[in-house]
Amino acid sequence: MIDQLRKRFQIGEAVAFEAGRAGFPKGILRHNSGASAEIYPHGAHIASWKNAEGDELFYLSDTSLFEPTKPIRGGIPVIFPQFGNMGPLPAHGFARNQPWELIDTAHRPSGEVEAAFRLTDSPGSMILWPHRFEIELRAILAEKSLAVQIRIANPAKTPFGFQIALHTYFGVGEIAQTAVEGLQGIRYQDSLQDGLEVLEAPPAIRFDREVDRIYPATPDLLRVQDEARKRTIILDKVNMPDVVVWNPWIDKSRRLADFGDQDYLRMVCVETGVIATPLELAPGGEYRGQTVFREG
Ligand code: TA6
Repeated sequence: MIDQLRKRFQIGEAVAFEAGRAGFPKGILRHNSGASAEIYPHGAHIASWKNAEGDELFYLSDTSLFEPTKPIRGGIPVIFPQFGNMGPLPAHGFARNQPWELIDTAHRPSGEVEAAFRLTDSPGSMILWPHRFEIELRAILAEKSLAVQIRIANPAKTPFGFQIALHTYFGVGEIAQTAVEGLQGIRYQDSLQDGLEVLEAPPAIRFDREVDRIYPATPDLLRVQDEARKRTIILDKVNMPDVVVWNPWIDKSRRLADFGDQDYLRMVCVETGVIATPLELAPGGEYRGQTVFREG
């Protein structure tokens, strides 16, 4: 598999392939600034994003499973066609557990390094979700940013409703010195109180307990303030109106087999997509959205 990937898609040192965790094939994107990203065709899962100084900006669990039908814990799980348990499918749908096809790699004259993956319906997916579909993810690595673009198409003659989310796990120095900015004044659904609607009053979200909230119709610019490491990550999104903020805290961390008991101290999820209300895609229709992650 890795030889095939190299033959068709390697681009010098900019786009390389090697065996990752548990021998899973992974693509490595290297920008000439020193920035890098790692993407597994399994789930089109971006598992690492490092800046030019080699600092890891995402969280990835040391105990993540790397098994054919399981999601990777950390980085950016691609959530499609269902978010959480907001429908009849297994939690968070099936796209993150499937092998996606690498369809393109590029090293642009301006320096960006790209990889694009595609997932389409299969006999297995049709059993779970009786719709033909096509979803593509394109990762674009630049010196100080990582753009993740999503395209979803409906090739069938009937519409389907879907949710899509980039369930991004950010690494932080210390959760008690972490803040999420940009959501003040939004009425969120508290998933820990059966979706009770609550007004987000403070200027920033801070963490001293489990947080699991859906913020609908949010501003496109958000910030994760990692005060312990004096780092700011900016999220700049297009056509991804909703945001989920999640930290499992102590009890849930203990219940997650692929997540360290103390890992809640060094991560926060800020997830972007179409989540609060599924979007209907007409026959022949197309959805496009993106989130650009950049260091502030
Ligand atoms: O991010 C929100 C959430 O739905 C949480 O409720 C929690 O379940 C998390 O996703 C992780 O879900 P997973 O299925 O990956 O364990």
